[in-house]
Amino acid sequence: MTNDKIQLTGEDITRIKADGIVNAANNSLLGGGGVDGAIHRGAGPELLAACWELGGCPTGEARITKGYNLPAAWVIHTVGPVWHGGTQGEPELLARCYRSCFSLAREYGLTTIAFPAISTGVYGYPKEAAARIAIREARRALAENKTLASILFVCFNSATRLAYEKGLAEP
Ligand code: AR6
Repeated sequence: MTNDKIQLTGEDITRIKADGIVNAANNSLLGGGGVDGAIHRGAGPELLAACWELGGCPTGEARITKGYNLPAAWVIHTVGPVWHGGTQGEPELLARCYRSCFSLAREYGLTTIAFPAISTGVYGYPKEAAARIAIREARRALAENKTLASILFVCFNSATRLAYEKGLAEP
């Protein structure tokens, strides 16, 4: 499977000029720390107001808002699983996050989308296992949706970058 349309970057996701960026949010969708905090700061208060309207989001699902003050036109908010050792359906829930995001990307006609490493920060999901799921779902989405021109994975630290490089080297 080709990796041509999958790229890695170390850039802050709030500075990326993709059609859409993905937020690793929590069930309330009302902001938090990590990438969620950075996205809310970058987008400004209109994002929080839009998120209030959404009324939360179950784990594994996704919701979309505008990007407001961000360079990205859209923000797709998804809620990854908290890692409990892998026995509570975490891999399936994480895969569902990526599929939910790609489904919204398709619905809204996004051609470029940037993802943080969902669940691998505060939520504790092991980085290599998470990267493998992200890459598998990205390859699947690229095969199914020809409108999708590029998928950017944001590797905010070196351990994350190594995990994605390893995953991309696998078939
Ligand atoms: N740009 C790109 N990636 C980033 C940025 C950034 N500006 N900041 C952090 N990361 P986390 P989670 C990376 O903890 O594990 C929030 O409080 C970070 O290095 O943001 O899904 C939510 O409200 C890591 O690789 O998300 C939830 O309560 C990745 O983003 C909870 O955290 C995800 O780390 C969600 O936890």
